[in-house]
Amino acid sequence: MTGVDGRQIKSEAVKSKEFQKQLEEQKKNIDQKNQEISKFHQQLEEHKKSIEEKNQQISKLQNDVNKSDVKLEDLKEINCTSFGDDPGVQKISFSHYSFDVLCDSKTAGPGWTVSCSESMVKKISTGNWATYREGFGSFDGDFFLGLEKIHRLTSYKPHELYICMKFVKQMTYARYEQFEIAGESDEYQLSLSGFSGNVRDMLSALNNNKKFSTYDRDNDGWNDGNCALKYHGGWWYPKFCGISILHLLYHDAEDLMGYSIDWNSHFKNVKMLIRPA
Ligand SMILES: [Ca+2]
Repeated sequence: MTGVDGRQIKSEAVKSKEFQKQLEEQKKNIDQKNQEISKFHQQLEEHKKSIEEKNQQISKLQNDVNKSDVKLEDLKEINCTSFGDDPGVQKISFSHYSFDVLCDSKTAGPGWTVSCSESMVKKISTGNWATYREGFGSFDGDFFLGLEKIHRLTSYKPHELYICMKFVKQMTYARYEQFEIAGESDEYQLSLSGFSGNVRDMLSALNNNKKFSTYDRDNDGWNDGNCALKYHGGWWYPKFCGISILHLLYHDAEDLMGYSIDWNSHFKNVKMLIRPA
């Protein structure tokens, strides 16, 4: 081997070593990059997870907002006190209910809802439980708003009751500071208190806490008969039927001789009004 060949081989060996060293460094770099990429992937996954969580939170907040909207809607209340001196028929709304009522601002001051208006000269038809529950008649004549609607109104917030009775020119009234009708599951039981008026208080003594009765649903305390059948009308009858019976809309004309709108004396017209207390 010549001296030149020896140097060449030595030089190649050095180059090869350097090349190997470079390779190793590059490999090390690649490993490092791979580690960085892996770390980056991990971070990406964490970000994804975080975005997913935020989305879930947004969705939950959106749901809460929607629910709050419903609650705000519930709070919007329109009753007869929302209208002026000559309100007539108006659509009222409260909770999630909305229906037409006849408002009255002339009989006993502003803001009353007429729950019943009747005169003894008219006859509508025989009323069973469902008829009294749903109401009957028309706002331009005799009508009864219906037990269910009166229940919804009076259970939504405290109400007072004003009963106005007319006989020719004589006007009498009975007023109760608190008036509520329970739901159908409690047979529309009557609850009232705080009487004032210029007639004897008939309802507190006899009819308070009594369940409603009709000819097809006997809730009175009379074991041998049905007051609603006997007196031709639904009412909160006590044990011996009592004498304050306003719902006698169903009389045959001949019966009017025997029965009329009765509150210890006989009346020609009766109105029952309710208003938030
Ligand atoms: Ca009975």
